[in-house]
Amino acid sequence: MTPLRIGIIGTGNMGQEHARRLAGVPGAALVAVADVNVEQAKRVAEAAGARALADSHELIGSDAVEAVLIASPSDTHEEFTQACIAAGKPMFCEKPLAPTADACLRVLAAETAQPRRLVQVGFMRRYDDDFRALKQTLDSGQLGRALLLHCRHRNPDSLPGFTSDMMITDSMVHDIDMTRWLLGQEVTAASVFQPRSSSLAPEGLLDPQLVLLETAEGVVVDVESFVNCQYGYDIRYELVGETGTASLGETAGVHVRQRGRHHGRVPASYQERFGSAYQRELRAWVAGACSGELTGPSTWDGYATTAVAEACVQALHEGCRATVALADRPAFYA
Ligand code: ISE
Repeated sequence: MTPLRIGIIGTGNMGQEHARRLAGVPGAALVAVADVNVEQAKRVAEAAGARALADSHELIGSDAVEAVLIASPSDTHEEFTQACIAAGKPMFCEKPLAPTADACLRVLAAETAQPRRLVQVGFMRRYDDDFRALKQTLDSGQLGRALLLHCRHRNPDSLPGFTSDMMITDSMVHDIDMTRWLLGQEVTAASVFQPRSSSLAPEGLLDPQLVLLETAEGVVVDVESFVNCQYGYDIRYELVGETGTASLGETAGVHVRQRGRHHGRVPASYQERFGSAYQRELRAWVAGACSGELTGPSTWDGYATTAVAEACVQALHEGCRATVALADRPAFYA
């Protein structure tokens, strides 16, 4: 089988990480990278044996590129996803699909106007073993119906320029996606509570935040987002059902009990915690792009998640309970 010829747009952290991961994906060949920062693009291209381009549209239009991985800043995603759809090329788009729900709907309109799915969105937790096991446990029916979901999402520290809104749109979007995917229900309302902020968070950052999501069938989900927790990258979930609970993340790897103490490792970063999940999501995307059947997170998932994130940001700013009114889900995404 000839490998799928892939071009990457955006060579910041995520673009570089995906470029390295693609080297380990069977059937994938990175042939081009594009970035407005040409020097950076050249460095990444050289390491991968690919071509560097300054113009992302040239990459999308190139006959040498069959599929595109978009890892540029979120405010460019709509432009590049639309260009890939117009060129009929399958793409992997890092989250968020686009910064606003309206922009996501425009991408959805373009995708559904042609015959098959072309977009996979980068919600990698769906490929994590623990999250998959949590979903299987709930879907097996052994816990009865889900009633509550408790989510903790902690980063050791935030990058310069990280804002209170980005704690929702960049970080908590994963928990919004997990809520929808685990429970198989859409979110209908969101409220945000602000405890006092950590003195170790950058000036002005409302950190931590506590978000309450309500779902269509009455499950209540609390999400703690704390991006300057200092001690590690800590993701913990507990699902409460009618007859039992299921949880993940209490321990990672080996947990040691010795001399009256117990200890284990807290992952240092999301790259460490979700390294295998990132690798699997790319394998799934490449396999789907080759077969013409993308099965990963869709444009609908990207849209619904951004719509909920928008409601959370509104709730944060206005101190209200914001409702989420989604468009009708096209049969295209059944
Ligand atoms: C980051 O962008 C990610 O995607 C990580 O998965 C998330 O945990 C982190 O909070 C985000 O900033």
